Amino acid sequence: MSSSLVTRRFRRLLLTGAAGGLGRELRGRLRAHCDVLRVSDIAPLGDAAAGEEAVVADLADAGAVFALLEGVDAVVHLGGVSTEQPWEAILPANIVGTYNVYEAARRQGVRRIVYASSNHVTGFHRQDEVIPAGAPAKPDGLYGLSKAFGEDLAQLFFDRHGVETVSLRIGSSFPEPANRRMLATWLSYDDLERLVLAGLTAPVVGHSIVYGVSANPRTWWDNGPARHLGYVPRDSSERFAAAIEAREAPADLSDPAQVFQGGGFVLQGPGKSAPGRSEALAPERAARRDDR
Ligand code: NAI
Ligand code: 15L
Repeated sequence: MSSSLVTRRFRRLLLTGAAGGLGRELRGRLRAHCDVLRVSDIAPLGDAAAGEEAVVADLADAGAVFALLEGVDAVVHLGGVSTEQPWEAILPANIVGTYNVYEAARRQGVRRIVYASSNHVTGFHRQDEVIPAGAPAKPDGLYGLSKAFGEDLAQLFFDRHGVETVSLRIGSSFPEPANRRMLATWLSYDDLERLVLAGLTAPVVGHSIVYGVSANPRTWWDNGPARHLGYVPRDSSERFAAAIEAREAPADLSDPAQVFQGGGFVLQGPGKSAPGRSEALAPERAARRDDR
């Protein structure tokens, strides 16, 4: 996406998780929108380019995170564990780390955060449902649960302290969709950039939740309730569909990973206790389980 015509709106932006897959993608793209891009990660960041400040920091270190947010106008918070992992890994990075970012934002007077949440907050919704932006959490593991915590934290810090957040329930953001599931969940890098910029610049967001997804005709997510953000995706997974369908078998509805939106994540996590195969087949039984 060409950003040459976009006016610089920020003096200093902070990008956490800048050494990760999406961080590396956004690092170059966000520079055009600010005088200074502060990039941070626990992993090496390489040399700071012109217009950059590079700070290696552990999100679990409250003092380091407080310093990281000094002089910052807005934060794009991508840093943390990005897959299903043991609790011992998720707790410091995603729970303590995200709390540290919000508490530092409050104390440093930062007014806007774009938070990389995940579709795994709602991974136990079924693939035969279309759910709205902001649909109730049904996390598919500890990772999804940690992202649900981040969304609730964002809500609390808006209600109590006025720190605005756009929580992006990102689908699958990769160069191209890799499988049938990603025909529904894919978010192109250009649309990711559009979405992050919408989250940073929409005039009033409070705490808004939006799915990070391209204009895929097969999507399971309705971003209508988040249209105030002004995010209009321009890419679609459909041009990859024929190739994927030619190499992949049709959906096996006895496989929970092909019934629930979280895909393979529903088979991971604590005790690896997955929904029974027959339960995956029977929506009414799943619904009864929701009632409990
Ligand atoms: P990634 O795993 O490539 O990047 C995450 C970065 O966070 C890594 O560079 C890692 O070193 C850093 N990090 C981890 N623990 C940290 C700590 N304690 N302190 C400081 N930095 C730490 O993940 P990716 O794909 O770039 O995703 C970025 C964000 O977007 C993540 O929060 C992920 O959960 C979220 N997301 C990504 C999706 C995707 O399709 N790529 C889908 C849904 C959500
Ligand atoms: C995520 O939350 C992960 O960070 C990413 O690596 C993908 O697995 C993505 O979800 C997905 O659901 O495809």
